[in-house]
Amino acid sequence: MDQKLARIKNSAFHEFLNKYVELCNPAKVFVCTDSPEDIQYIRNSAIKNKEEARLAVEGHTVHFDGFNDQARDKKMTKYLLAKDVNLGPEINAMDREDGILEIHDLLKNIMEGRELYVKFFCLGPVDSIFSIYCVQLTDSAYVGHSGDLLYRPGYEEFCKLGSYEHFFKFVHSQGELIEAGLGLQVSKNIEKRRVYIDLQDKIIYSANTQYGGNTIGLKKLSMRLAINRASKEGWLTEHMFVMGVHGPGKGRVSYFTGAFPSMCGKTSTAMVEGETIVGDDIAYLRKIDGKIRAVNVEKGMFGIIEGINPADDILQWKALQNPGEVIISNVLVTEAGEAYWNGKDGASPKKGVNYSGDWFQGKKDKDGNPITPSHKNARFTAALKALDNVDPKLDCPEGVEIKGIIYGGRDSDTWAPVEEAFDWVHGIIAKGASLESETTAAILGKEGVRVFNPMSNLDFLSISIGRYIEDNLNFAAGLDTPPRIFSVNYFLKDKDGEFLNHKNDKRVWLKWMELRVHGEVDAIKTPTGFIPEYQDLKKLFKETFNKDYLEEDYDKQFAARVPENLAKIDRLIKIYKERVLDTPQIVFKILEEVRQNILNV
Ligand code: SPV
Ligand code: MN
Repeated sequence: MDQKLARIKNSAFHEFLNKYVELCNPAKVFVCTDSPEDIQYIRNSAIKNKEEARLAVEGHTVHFDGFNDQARDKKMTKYLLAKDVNLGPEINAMDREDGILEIHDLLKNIMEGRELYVKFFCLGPVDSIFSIYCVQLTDSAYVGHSGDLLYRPGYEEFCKLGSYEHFFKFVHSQGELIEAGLGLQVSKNIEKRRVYIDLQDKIIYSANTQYGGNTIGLKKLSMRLAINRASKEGWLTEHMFVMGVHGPGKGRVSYFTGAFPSMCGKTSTAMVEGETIVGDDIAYLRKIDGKIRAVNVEKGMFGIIEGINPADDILQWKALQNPGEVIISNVLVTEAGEAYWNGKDGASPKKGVNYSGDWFQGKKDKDGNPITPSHKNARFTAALKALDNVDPKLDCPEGVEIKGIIYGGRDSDTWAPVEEAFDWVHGIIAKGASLESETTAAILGKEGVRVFNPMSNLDFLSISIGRYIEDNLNFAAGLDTPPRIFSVNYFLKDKDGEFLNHKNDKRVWLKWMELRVHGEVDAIKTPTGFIPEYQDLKKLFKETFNKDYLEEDYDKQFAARVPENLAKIDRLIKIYKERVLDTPQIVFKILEEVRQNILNV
């Protein structure tokens, strides 16, 4: 260990490591150099520590998170802020000194008798203008193992960095453990679960939790630090996929980013058949030589597994059948050691083991609610290279040039399936900053409750909403031609509650947007933006699916939804007046203009 550490000549790193080794008091410390042996040691430790168990397919393992620890904990995720900093009422925060005292108290001796893993990673491709180096301390080999699948290795980079002090730091402990199904160990003290973000020292603390979104440092934890840094340095950290949309003719690939709230089709768009994927969750965007360029912060996916089946998701399905390194979390494991998830092909097993222990059909929790075989937020972790359609530019240090930006939400009655904004400012305000998404009946007891989620990034904002919108507006300054901005909506319903579009129609919307960014199709100007002409979509449906797209379907899907759009503007103005302290005036101006456009028709 000493030799591995001696190669790193960075006093800030050594101070950080020593401080938290002393506080957390592990029995052993393992420094991972990213050598094949060290990576293998982490994989083996995940099995040995009973954080993962082998499945029937070679290289696949299952991991369980404890009951009620299977999603991000928004309530207990807080920014630790100095007394004079206020990010507004929508952003969860507490006093910095109180927070640090509390979390240090929780972390004291928390790793007693356990091993601490020291892992180095890089956000974005290594050795590029986008790179941010990170160090993760964790007592979970599962967290370390997930990091290896999801991020670029960073040990050798740390050895070269010298006194670089801008790295991000993560301290994580699962806390005390109890046994779940298959003898796997899960966090016990969920009521003491905390995710605290210290923007000043660039440290995120995470305790008494295992779920990846709360623990894997470089995922949603680092995103919060990166948003703050990006704002100071004039670039953007976004909750966006990056994908290549393939145009007509040979070899034309136009790159798009897309922001959607969780469970609204972001991953399925990024991985769609016929196109290529750079990333499915987090992107950094920078202006370089008058163009916007973007990278995927990650190199792997932590995707929702529910509903993946060979008919609709052939590429992900293949990655989940083939031998290879995949961690599958919170699914049912059958007697044959196979993973079963809700919506998988074939009949549901009658029994098995899941995060609730031994499971049988009809099992209920203590409140009488049915326990489904897999959790709704069950996920799989794998390298993007496991997908046949990974884009060759995934690791390009200069990223890819972005031609279009897409914003989408779950909206049953307002936005058209696809629409282009009039220009950058209109797009940022009337598309990005106007994103809302509907909850399902299960959550609030009432379907269709819209939740405001600007750029789908609200959960991760470490700056005020007003400043974030300003940053987005200003980002177009100095560009040769700003990317076009689009909205999409895959969830429009008719009066009987039936979806107006098929799941795969998005493939056509992507092709249409690709033609628009090259000025190769006309569009119809409506009060809210530009929509496609029927003839163009008809042609694209034929080319993409060999399907006849009916004019009556077009008329229903692209109908003017006047009262709904007016009501949306009212809602947004109210939110931006009441719930955001620093809304830029231009937000109200643009929303009022759209209102007038609608009323003037
Ligand atoms: C999301 O919820 O947006 C995810 C999964 O991408 S998590 O890592 O939990 O954030
Ligand atoms: Mn996400």
